[in-house]
Amino acid sequence: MSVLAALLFAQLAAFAPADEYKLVNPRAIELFERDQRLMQWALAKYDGNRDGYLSIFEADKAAGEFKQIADGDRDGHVTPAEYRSAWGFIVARWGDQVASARSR
Ligand SMILES: [Ca+2]
Ligand SMILES: [Ca+2]
Repeated sequence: MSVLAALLFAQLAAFAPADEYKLVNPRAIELFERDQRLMQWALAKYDGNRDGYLSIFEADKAAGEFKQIADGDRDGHVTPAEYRSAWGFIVARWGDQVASARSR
């Protein structure tokens, strides 16, 4: 194996973990793009690399937690009522923190 091929192979291997992470919901980002309050919450908790943007991987994890919070009866679905109640919980619990993070 040439040095170049070895380097290339090492790089591919380094990228492998991200490729192996399976997105639960590749469109999770849309949930946060629709709602600035949820976006602020997701950024505060899940912006892992602190670049100020939610990647699809970060959004996927945030959406997973949102669903856990929202799905009160654990039937696997989030009804509009469950969504509203989770939204209220997050804004009440995280609103101040999010507001202070923004003014910093
Ligand atoms: Ca990010
Ligand atoms: Ca439910």
